[in-house]
Amino acid sequence: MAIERTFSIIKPDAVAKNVIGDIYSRFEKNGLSIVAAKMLHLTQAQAEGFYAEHSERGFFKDLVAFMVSGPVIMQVLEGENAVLKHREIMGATNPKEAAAGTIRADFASSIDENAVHGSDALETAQREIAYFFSNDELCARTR
Ligand code: RTP
Ligand code: MG
Repeated sequence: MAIERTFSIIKPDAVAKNVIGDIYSRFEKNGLSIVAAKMLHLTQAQAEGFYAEHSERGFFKDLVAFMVSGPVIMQVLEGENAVLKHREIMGATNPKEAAAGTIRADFASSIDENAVHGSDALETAQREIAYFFSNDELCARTR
Protein backbone atom coordinates (compact mmCIF):
# COMPACT_ATOMS: atom_id res chain seq x y z
CA MET A 1 0.00 0.00 0.00
CA ALA A 2 1.19 3.50 -0.77
CA ILE A 3 2.57 5.86 1.85
CA GLU A 4 0.42 9.00 1.64
CA ARG A 5 0.15 12.34 3.38
CA THR A 6 -3.14 13.86 4.43
CA PHE A 7 -4.22 17.08 6.09
CA SER A 8 -6.00 17.26 9.46
CA ILE A 9 -7.54 20.04 11.53
CA ILE A 10 -8.61 19.66 15.14
CA LYS A 11 -11.45 22.19 15.10
CA PRO A 12 -12.21 24.87 17.76
CA ASP A 13 -14.74 22.71 19.66
CA ALA A 14 -12.27 19.86 20.20
CA VAL A 15 -9.43 22.25 21.14
CA ALA A 16 -11.78 23.82 23.72
CA LYS A 17 -12.65 20.35 25.08
CA ASN A 18 -8.93 19.69 25.76
CA VAL A 19 -8.82 16.51 23.69
CA ILE A 20 -5.91 17.29 21.35
CA GLY A 21 -3.79 14.61 23.01
CA ASP A 22 -6.50 12.00 22.79
CA ILE A 23 -7.00 12.70 19.09
CA TYR A 24 -3.23 12.64 18.41
CA SER A 25 -3.07 9.31 20.21
CA ARG A 26 -5.72 7.86 17.90
CA PHE A 27 -3.72 8.96 14.85
CA GLU A 28 -0.55 7.37 16.18
CA LYS A 29 -2.21 4.14 17.32
CA ASN A 30 -3.58 3.75 13.79
CA GLY A 31 -0.19 4.07 12.12
CA LEU A 32 -0.39 7.75 11.16
CA SER A 33 2.64 9.88 12.03
CA ILE A 34 2.56 13.64 12.52
CA VAL A 35 5.12 15.17 10.13
CA ALA A 36 4.07 18.84 10.53
CA ALA A 37 1.88 20.73 13.02
CA LYS A 38 0.86 24.27 13.95
CA MET A 39 -1.70 25.93 16.19
CA LEU A 40 -3.38 29.12 15.08
CA HIS A 41 -6.56 31.17 15.21
CA LEU A 42 -7.82 31.29 11.62
CA THR A 43 -8.74 34.61 10.07
CA GLN A 44 -12.05 35.00 8.25
CA ALA A 45 -10.16 35.06 4.93
CA GLN A 46 -8.21 31.89 5.72
CA ALA A 47 -11.38 30.01 6.71
CA GLU A 48 -13.34 31.24 3.67
CA GLY A 49 -10.48 30.30 1.34
CA PHE A 50 -10.02 26.88 2.89
CA TYR A 51 -13.71 26.00 2.52
CA ALA A 52 -14.20 27.85 -0.80
CA GLU A 53 -15.68 24.72 -2.44
CA HIS A 54 -18.67 25.10 -0.07
CA SER A 55 -19.18 28.86 -0.62
CA GLU A 56 -22.57 28.44 -2.31
CA ARG A 57 -23.92 26.09 0.36
CA GLY A 58 -26.43 27.20 2.97
CA PHE A 59 -24.16 26.17 5.85
CA PHE A 60 -21.11 28.12 4.59
CA LYS A 61 -21.57 31.20 6.80
CA ASP A 62 -22.02 29.14 9.96
CA LEU A 63 -19.11 26.88 9.01
CA VAL A 64 -16.74 29.84 8.60
CA ALA A 65 -18.00 31.50 11.81
CA PHE A 66 -17.37 28.28 13.70
CA MET A 67 -13.88 27.81 12.26
CA VAL A 68 -12.81 31.31 13.38
CA SER A 69 -14.46 30.99 16.82
CA GLY A 70 -11.30 29.78 18.53
CA PRO A 71 -7.85 28.32 17.90
CA VAL A 72 -7.36 25.18 15.85
CA ILE A 73 -4.44 22.82 15.56
CA MET A 74 -3.58 21.53 12.12
CA GLN A 75 -1.27 18.74 11.12
CA VAL A 76 0.02 16.70 8.22
CA LEU A 77 -0.34 12.96 8.81
CA GLU A 78 1.75 10.39 7.01
CA GLY A 79 1.26 6.65 6.72
CA GLU A 80 -0.03 3.79 4.61
CA ASN A 81 -3.28 4.69 2.89
CA ALA A 82 -3.36 7.82 5.06
CA VAL A 83 -6.23 9.68 3.35
CA LEU A 84 -8.80 6.90 3.70
CA LYS A 85 -7.51 5.65 7.04
CA HIS A 86 -7.81 9.13 8.51
CA ARG A 87 -11.39 9.49 7.23
CA GLU A 88 -12.24 6.14 8.86
CA ILE A 89 -10.77 7.18 12.21
CA MET A 90 -12.71 10.48 12.01
CA GLY A 91 -16.13 8.94 11.34
CA ALA A 92 -19.07 10.37 9.40
CA THR A 93 -19.55 14.16 9.05
CA ASN A 94 -22.71 13.97 11.16
CA PRO A 95 -21.76 12.51 14.57
CA LYS A 96 -25.18 10.89 14.79
CA GLU A 97 -24.12 8.70 11.86
CA ALA A 98 -20.51 8.20 12.97
CA ALA A 99 -19.45 4.64 13.86
CA ALA A 100 -18.78 3.89 17.52
CA GLY A 101 -15.19 4.55 18.54
CA THR A 102 -14.55 7.18 15.88
CA ILE A 103 -13.36 10.69 16.79
CA ARG A 104 -16.63 12.31 15.75
CA ALA A 105 -18.75 9.74 17.61
CA ASP A 106 -16.75 10.42 20.77
CA PHE A 107 -16.08 14.18 20.59
CA ALA A 108 -18.39 15.92 18.09
CA SER A 109 -21.59 17.47 19.37
CA SER A 110 -23.29 18.23 16.04
CA ILE A 111 -22.77 18.25 12.26
CA ASP A 112 -21.69 21.89 12.60
CA GLU A 113 -19.28 21.38 15.50
CA ASN A 114 -17.79 18.09 14.49
CA ALA A 115 -14.32 18.12 16.08
CA VAL A 116 -12.08 17.40 13.11
CA HIS A 117 -11.44 17.96 9.43
CA GLY A 118 -9.70 15.52 7.12
CA SER A 119 -8.90 15.67 3.41
CA ASP A 120 -11.33 13.66 1.32
CA ALA A 121 -8.91 12.61 -1.47
CA LEU A 122 -5.18 12.62 -2.28
CA GLU A 123 -5.45 15.64 -4.59
CA THR A 124 -7.43 17.53 -1.95
CA ALA A 125 -4.77 16.64 0.62
CA GLN A 126 -2.01 18.10 -1.54
CA ARG A 127 -3.95 21.32 -2.04
CA GLU A 128 -4.90 21.65 1.62
CA ILE A 129 -1.36 20.92 2.88
CA ALA A 130 0.00 23.59 0.53
CA TYR A 131 -2.67 26.05 1.71
CA PHE A 132 -1.28 26.07 5.26
CA PHE A 133 2.26 24.65 5.13
CA SER A 134 5.35 25.55 3.15
CA ASN A 135 7.59 22.70 1.98
CA ASP A 136 10.26 23.47 4.57
CA GLU A 137 7.70 22.98 7.37
CA LEU A 138 7.13 19.34 6.38
CA CYS A 139 9.47 17.05 8.26
CA ALA A 140 10.74 13.67 7.14
CA ARG A 141 9.21 10.83 9.08
CA THR A 142 11.69 9.07 11.34
CA ARG A 143 11.33 5.31 11.02
P1 RTP B 1 -14.59 18.40 6.72
O1 RTP B 1 -14.37 18.94 5.32
O2 RTP B 1 -14.71 19.46 7.75
O3 RTP B 1 -13.56 17.35 7.06
O4 RTP B 1 -15.95 17.60 6.76
P2 RTP B 1 -16.49 16.57 5.71
O5 RTP B 1 -15.53 16.37 4.58
O6 RTP B 1 -16.89 15.35 6.49
O7 RTP B 1 -17.79 17.32 5.21
P3 RTP B 1 -17.95 18.42 4.03
O8 RTP B 1 -19.04 17.96 3.16
O9 RTP B 1 -16.63 18.72 3.41
O10 RTP B 1 -18.47 19.70 4.84
C1 RTP B 1 -17.60 20.56 5.52
C2 RTP B 1 -18.18 20.89 6.86
O11 RTP B 1 -19.38 21.64 6.68
C3 RTP B 1 -20.32 21.29 7.65
N1 RTP B 1 -21.53 20.78 7.03
N2 RTP B 1 -22.71 21.10 7.45
N3 RTP B 1 -25.51 21.32 7.76
C4 RTP B 1 -25.02 20.56 6.79
O12 RTP B 1 -25.72 19.94 6.04
C5 RTP B 1 -23.59 20.46 6.66
N4 RTP B 1 -22.95 19.76 5.76
C6 RTP B 1 -21.63 19.96 6.00
C7 RTP B 1 -19.73 20.21 8.52
O13 RTP B 1 -19.26 20.82 9.72
C8 RTP B 1 -18.59 19.69 7.69
O14 RTP B 1 -17.54 19.19 8.51
MG1 MG C 1 -14.71 17.97 3.50
